Amino acid sequence: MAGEPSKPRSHGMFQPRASAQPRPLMPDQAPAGAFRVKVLTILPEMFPGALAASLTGRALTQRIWSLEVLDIREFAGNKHRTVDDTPAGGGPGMVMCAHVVAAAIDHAQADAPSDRARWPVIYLSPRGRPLTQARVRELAAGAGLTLLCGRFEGVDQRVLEAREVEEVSIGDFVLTGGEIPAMALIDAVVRLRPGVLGNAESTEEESFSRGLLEHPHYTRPPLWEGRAIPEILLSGHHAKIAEWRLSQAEGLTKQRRPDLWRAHTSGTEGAADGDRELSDAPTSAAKGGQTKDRER
Ligand code: 4FV
Repeated sequence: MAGEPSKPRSHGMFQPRASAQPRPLMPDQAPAGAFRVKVLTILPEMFPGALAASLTGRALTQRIWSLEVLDIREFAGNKHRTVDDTPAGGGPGMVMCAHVVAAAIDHAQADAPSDRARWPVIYLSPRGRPLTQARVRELAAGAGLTLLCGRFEGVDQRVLEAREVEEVSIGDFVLTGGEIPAMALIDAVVRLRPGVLGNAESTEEESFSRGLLEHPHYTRPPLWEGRAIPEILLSGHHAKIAEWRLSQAEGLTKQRRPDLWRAHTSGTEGAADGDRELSDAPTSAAKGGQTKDRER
């Protein structure tokens, strides 16, 4: 059938054979409660990639989250599996076709809850809203998400509107594709899921947890290349240490991120979007996990 995925690609353990029903590349036997991630890409071989390592990798093995990768070419519906075409109005590069991307999104959302607040469809693009820790917390509190990875110049605008796709950017720079931004978003969300990080506290103190950048960190040796650890940190005086760390965090935020400092001081954290996007005030923070082995 046109646009229907023909043959799934497996990660080595599964022998593909013709079947009526299109099958995802990585069958998602996620137990209930697992945070489900679906990725739409023309480069499925890039996944799980770095996400298979360390904390996200262990959480994947422990089925705290699941990853289903769908090859957009499977929805091309033409024997050349072309997914793009020349830009209307001329100009360089190619644009991904609305009908192909729509077929992939519809397939992915077929078994996802229709409530986009619990399972958004996100297109990673430089035109998107800057990703913030507040948005990451909201996403981690949901049931899952579908990520559309662009390639070429981008995606036909009509499918983004027709399928109410949320556009998110990981920064004001241009990459060759949306796959790496998708991995960054997945990493940020999965680490907040219960059971991924070791002791709960670690997400409390970190950057953006209070709308501020993080204070500087030190560890042994007490003297390194003639540079000492600030005395206060060796004082054992926890209140004074917390005070020093807060003043460091405030100073650094003022200096490096006046946008965050403005949001922090005007208490607009969590208020209207405006600046909030650049700050991190939790809207509905999903208090995530812990840090097992010094990795964050
Ligand atoms: C990007 C970003 C990004 C633009 C054209 C993919 C590339 C290509 N995505 N934050 N910055 N995407 O550069 O999210 O299709």
